[in-house]
Amino acid sequence: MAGTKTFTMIKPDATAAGNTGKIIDRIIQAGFSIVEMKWTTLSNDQAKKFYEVHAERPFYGELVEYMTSGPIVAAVLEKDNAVEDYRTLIGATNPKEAAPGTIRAEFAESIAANAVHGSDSDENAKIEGDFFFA
Ligand code: 3AN
Repeated sequence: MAGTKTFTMIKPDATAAGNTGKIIDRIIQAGFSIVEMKWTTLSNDQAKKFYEVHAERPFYGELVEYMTSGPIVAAVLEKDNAVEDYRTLIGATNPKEAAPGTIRAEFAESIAANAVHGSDSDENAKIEGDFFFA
């Protein structure tokens, strides 16, 4: 059975552009409830650890630098089928490929600065939520 929780971050491009409130509104309108939420700025060590699975990817350095460049909002969200439904709500990683009406289609600047993070599995939702809220 699919889990009921997912984890999200509103990323530095979106907080800097003043889109935090609009994105939170979209999340609530889509039927998610907010279980935990925190406005914070990632340290270099935190960003490296959070994105450890991407350590070998060519964009890892750029990703860590970007994710520490300004404040983020971390949150645990609740809804039936949370992980899949949230991935649908945010759209594809590359905003050029994100379906119309998705959060990334509307707010993302680029594949790196793509406005929001959403967990890709129930297992990672738990790991990522605990990273910020354990
Ligand atoms: P998603 O966030 O959609 O699950 P992942 O897990 O493939 O995507 O990538 C994690 C993050 O790494 C993305 N949100 C994006 O910020 C960054 N990223 C992914 N692919 C690239 C790329 N080709 N160039 C730069 N940054 C990337």
